[in-house]
Amino acid sequence: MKEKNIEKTKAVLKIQSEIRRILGEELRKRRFIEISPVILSPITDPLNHPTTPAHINCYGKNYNVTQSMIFHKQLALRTLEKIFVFSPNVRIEPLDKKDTGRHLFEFTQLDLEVKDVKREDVMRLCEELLIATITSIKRGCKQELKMLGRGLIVPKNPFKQIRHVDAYKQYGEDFESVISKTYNEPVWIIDIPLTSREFYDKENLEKPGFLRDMDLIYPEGYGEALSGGEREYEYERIKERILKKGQNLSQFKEYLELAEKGLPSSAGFGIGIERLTRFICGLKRIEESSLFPKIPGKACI
Ligand code: ASN
Repeated sequence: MKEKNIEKTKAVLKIQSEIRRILGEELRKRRFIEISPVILSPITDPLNHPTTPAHINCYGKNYNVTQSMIFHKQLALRTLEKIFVFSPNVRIEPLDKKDTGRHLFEFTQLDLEVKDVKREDVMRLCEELLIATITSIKRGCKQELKMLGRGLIVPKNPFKQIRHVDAYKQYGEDFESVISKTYNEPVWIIDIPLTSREFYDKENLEKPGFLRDMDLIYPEGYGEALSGGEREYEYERIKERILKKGQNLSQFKEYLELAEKGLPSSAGFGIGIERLTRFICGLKRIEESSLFPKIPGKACI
């Protein structure tokens, strides 16, 4: 690596390390408990877009490599009230994602979940976390931001909210990237239609067909930051939603057995650490945010 590139990578990694520290500290201040990541499990997030499943045989049983810890987050709340985890996810994305500059097939998300709260509570929490992170990075990483040529604006809360249907109507099918390029502060997309999301996001019973969930879009063209929402937690409704999605109950057997015994109501989200690093550092491509990036379609170490 050339000297200049090494210096740039050092600055990015110092900022990423600070991002992880600040987020962890902010959550601990709010009495969140950090849990360990789950890498292998018979159950994992089916996601709403096609990925090639990654699984391995352990002692004659099939284990999936975690695509997201959503189910374990819900299950963890049977023991704890507020949890977070820096969770490595493996998602073998289709090859057409190789040039987006936003996809890695191994990445880490800060995944959190809170018992008995509403979507709006975790949205407010997310805004506070981002504001605290950006404020603290601006203060503590002046040298690094200068070396990266990044001028950062601390966003003001509450962030703007746009309903999914309105975003679609106003900005068309590609609304996410249009909104991201148009606004200079993060924007929430709320009330995503049921058919566009996984079965575990809770349906709004007052507006059937729409979910009590959200996505956050970064400004300046950096695209999607996170997704989350309230969760389906009632056994019968979970089963109904799996079937509505055309999926098999047997695929989620171990989760359903525990859900039948009772899950708490909850809301949460997961924010990608590499994407957050890319945004804060003003990087062109996501792979610049990692020492060992896993780029779809490329041989990586
Ligand atoms: N972590 C996300 C959530 O909490 C789910 C995902 O990554 N697909 O909703």
